[in-house]
Amino acid sequence: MSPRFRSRPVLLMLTGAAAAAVVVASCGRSTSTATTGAATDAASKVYVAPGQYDEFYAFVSGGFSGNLPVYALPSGRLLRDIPVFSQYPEKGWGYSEQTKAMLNTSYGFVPWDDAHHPELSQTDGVPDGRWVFVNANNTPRVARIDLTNMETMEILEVPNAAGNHSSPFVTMNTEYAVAGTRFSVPIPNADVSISEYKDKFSGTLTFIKVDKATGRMSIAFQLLMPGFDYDLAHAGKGPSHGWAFFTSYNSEQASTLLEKNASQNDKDFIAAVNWKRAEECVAQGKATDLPSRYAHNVVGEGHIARTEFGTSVKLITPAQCEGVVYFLPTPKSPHGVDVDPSGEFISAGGKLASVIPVHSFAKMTAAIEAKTFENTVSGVPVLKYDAILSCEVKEPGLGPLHTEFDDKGNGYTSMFISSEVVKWRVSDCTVLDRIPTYYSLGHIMIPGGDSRKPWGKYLLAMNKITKDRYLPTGPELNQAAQLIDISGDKMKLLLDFPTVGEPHYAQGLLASVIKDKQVRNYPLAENADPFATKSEKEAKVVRKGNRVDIHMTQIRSHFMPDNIEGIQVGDSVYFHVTNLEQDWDVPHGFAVLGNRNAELLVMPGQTRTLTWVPERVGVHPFYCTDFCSALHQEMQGYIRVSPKGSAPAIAYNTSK
Ligand code: K7E
Ligand code: CUA
Repeated sequence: MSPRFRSRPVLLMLTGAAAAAVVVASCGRSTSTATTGAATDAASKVYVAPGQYDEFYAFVSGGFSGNLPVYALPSGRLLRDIPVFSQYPEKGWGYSEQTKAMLNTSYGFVPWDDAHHPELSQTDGVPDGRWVFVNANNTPRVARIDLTNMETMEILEVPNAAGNHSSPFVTMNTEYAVAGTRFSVPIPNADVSISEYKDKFSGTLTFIKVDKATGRMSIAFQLLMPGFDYDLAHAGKGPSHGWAFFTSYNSEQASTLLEKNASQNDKDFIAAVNWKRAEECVAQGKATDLPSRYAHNVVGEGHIARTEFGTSVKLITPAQCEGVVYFLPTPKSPHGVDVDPSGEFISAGGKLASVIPVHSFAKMTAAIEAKTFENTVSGVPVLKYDAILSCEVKEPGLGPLHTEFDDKGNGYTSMFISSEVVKWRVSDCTVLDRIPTYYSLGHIMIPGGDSRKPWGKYLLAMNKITKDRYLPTGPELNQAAQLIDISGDKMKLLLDFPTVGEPHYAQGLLASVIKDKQVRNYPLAENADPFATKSEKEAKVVRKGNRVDIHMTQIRSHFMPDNIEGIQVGDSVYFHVTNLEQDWDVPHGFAVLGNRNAELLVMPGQTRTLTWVPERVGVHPFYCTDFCSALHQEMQGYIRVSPKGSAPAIAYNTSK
């Protein structure tokens, strides 16, 4: 353990001092003129007047919420929470018949996950506003969200992986989204003793092809790697386009008490993968087909999600494909790896390291050319640290994790242990400024800060510990984000706000890139759901055996039909609810008494289906859950449930 990491008292001191500052600032009594001035200045910088729009969208991962909240910056207002990997009853996500398939995996229906890294699609290294991808960490998956409707359109499972953490970072033109496995496991997974970790466990780095026109994902190939933990990634750009960089820790290949056993080596590695070389090897038939079952869920015709299962992947190994991967020695159990806007500099955050190393891509390629190798590890050449280093940021603080970049040649690194953001010059690693955060921040985000053209201006620090920052809420305090002004030489704290779930990474996008492309409704005429009911006249109830299909419409402020009889206990009742509205911002909801499912929230022009198996005799009201008009409370109906075998004939009211 390095002496730096041990110096916890520093943390405590910082935290204590920071806490004192907070008390002073928040009770507002001992304000000097200077403090008041600064606060007013900060307030004016984040104040977005009612009715005015913010400058940026921020897609902030929900962490263990499994979803993707969208905030606006600089105000910090929460715009929306996009359901992704977790069932979301408010929107019927993962409950309605049309969306259930999105949560299918080879393990079955998985209603939750841990989402860490949103990543915007890029064209020529610049966020293009088409899609945002996000990873599922636990049951390995990558989701694609469409930025015109902010809905999850696709979820692809990543087979031969366990803990999809270094994901889903995209290449410069979104040729690929990458997905490295955090946990090494036997590949293919099998009944193997954990004591055989060193011999039998491997990692995989997956390259997911993204279709240029549709965004549709498919697994191009997987690279088999030594059994380390592959933690974070970022793709090259500009000169380093064609490469992707993955940090790894546990080069010790420990399988127990990693806290100690994986902290032995002075340096671990960044794996630099030449994916263009990998493409050549695959084209030359050097890959093997590894039988692999994985789910691929896509929203298609009729806004309905369907699952297909993949059956194999192309697997390449470093031995079969010389030149596909090199190791860059990097101190010490590195976490984040980040590529600066020029594409020349690659920095890494060693959780236990006393410096932030900045590697040079030009030096790296020269070292590969000259074979300046330290040795090889599991067949992968290890480049000499000194040969590839551009510079080291000295005494940056404690526990460097993640770096983002501005548009002026500076890097900003989050220091988890010392709870601060440190600003440094990329060209020579000089520390320029530092600012405390509250507390223990993980990722930071600058809009465009991992692209070729950062918008700069703001930095969002995402904090793990919130204690004493807000009114207390029992043992659990939400995580928080802090907005920092980076437009001047000195960073300035502007605002902080609690977040939904645990924010890990985030992506910021200039609002004007997508603001005017937002879908306002779905054209009813184009509704391709087989159970769509496009006018009240078509509304009907149809029994087939013990299945009952209710073709129902909604428009302000009634359902058609709204009185239904002839249902019996144990029937499978499908409410196919079509919202006939064609106006913006007029969803209707649907819920029925005693249903052991969720509500539906139906967008204008859309059809959603709720399944209900009535278990009790009686009259069951249903109603619209979304306050849609002055007569929203009148938007209700009844469904009569009779005993099994004794129901009257199906009957319902019609629009006549
Ligand atoms: Cu650092 Cu999962 Cu990217 Cu959290 S990770 S902080
Ligand atoms: Cu429809 Cu409330």
